Order: sequence, then C-alpha cells, then structure tokens
Amino acid sequence: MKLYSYHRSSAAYRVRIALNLKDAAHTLVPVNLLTGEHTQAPYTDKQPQGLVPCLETDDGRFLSQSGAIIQYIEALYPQHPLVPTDAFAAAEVRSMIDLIACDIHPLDNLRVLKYLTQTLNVNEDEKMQWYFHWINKGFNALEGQLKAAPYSLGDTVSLVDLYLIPQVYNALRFKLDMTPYPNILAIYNNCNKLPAFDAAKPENQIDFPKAD
Ligand SMILES: N[C@@H](CCC(=O)N[C@@H](CS)C(=O)NCC(=O)O)C(=O)O
Repeated sequence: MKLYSYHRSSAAYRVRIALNLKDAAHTLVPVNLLTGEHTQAPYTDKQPQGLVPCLETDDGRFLSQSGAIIQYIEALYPQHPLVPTDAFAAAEVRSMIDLIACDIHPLDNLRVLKYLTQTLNVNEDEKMQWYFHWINKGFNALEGQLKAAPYSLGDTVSLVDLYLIPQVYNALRFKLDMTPYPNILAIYNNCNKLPAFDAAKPENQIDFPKAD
C-alpha cells in the first residue's frame, strides 16, 4: 500500500497512526500542500477533491477520506481492534470521532483559513479568533467524555486516540491554551509514548522541513 501524505496533515496523521498500530506494510508518498501539488494532476487523478490523504492499494486502486482508509486498514488487519464490539460503546466512538472530524477539523483546515484571509480579507487576529473558537468549542465538549486513563476509552488505544492526537498536535502548534483540557493533554502525552504514535508525528516524516 502507498499512503499519499503531508507531514502536518491531521487527516493523514490519523492514517499513519493506524498503519503503524496495525504494523501494515506501506510506503509514504509525500504530497506538498505548500506548493499546491495536491490541487493539480497527477495527484487529483488519484484524489479528485485535492485533499490528503489518499491510499493506493496493492492492486492499484485509490481510496480517499481518512475515515474510509482507516476502515479499510481495520478490515485488512482486524487484530487489536480500534473499535469496541459493544454496540453502544462503538457508537460512542463514532460520536467522538465525528466531533473531531466533522465539527472541529473542517472549520480549522488550511483551505478554510486561507479562504478567510485571502478571499474574505479577514486579518490574522480574526483568523486566529476563528481557529480558537471552533477548537475550544469541540475540546470543551470532548474533555468530559474522555476517560484519560491512560487513553481516550481507558486501557486500550482506540479510534478516538487516532483522531484526537493529530488535532491536539495542531492545537499546540497554534499555541492553544490547554489548561482547561487536562484529560485531553494527558491522553496526548500517553499516546505519544507509544512507538506507533511517535513514528506518525509530523517531525518524524521524511517531508518535514529540516529548518523547522
Ligand atoms: N475529510 C477529509 C479531510 C482531508 C483534509 O482536509 N485534508 C487536508 C489536510 S488535513 C488537506 O488536504 N488540505 C489541503 C488544503 O486545505 O488545501 C479526510 O478525512 O481525509
């Protein structure tokens, strides 16, 4: 399998963690979001939305959307399941990952922040106000739902951790005050002690800029 990835992409970061946790053989192919490589062919022939990540399967098929890609990886590698078998617990996982993937991530995504500044002429301060508003709303709701002992659902790493850790990484990069979120921060620190999470970090990717 090949994963088309960008070091700082939260959506690609989720998939990188899944591939590492499952010990799935794969190659990472960097796509440069800063030069706009993702918005042009040949990348858009693989991912028509012009977003990362995209997975190329061993038989040459392409799959978009991090959630769908993780679902495929989970089906290929069912060992160490990322979702509990209990119906309610599985739905709770879905509820928490949707909170991150649908209600935080798209609002604070690069293309949305760029649209605010470049098309709507929002200034840098207002852009950051927007960013913090949506991430705080999401983290406030999530903080109380997490078990934080040591991972999002308790003793076992789950899909929630795969979505949470990249979102926290992004928040820390933008210097979000994490004081109101001790559970979220504890889970972040605990997950990052695991090799699968560590190897998936932006700074451990081959396309991470040397000067950063
Ligand atoms: N729902 C998509 C989101 C993908 C997405 O938004 N990717 C971002 C990086 S995290 C991207 O490619 N952004 C390019 C841009 O904003 O121009 C998924 O989960 O795969």
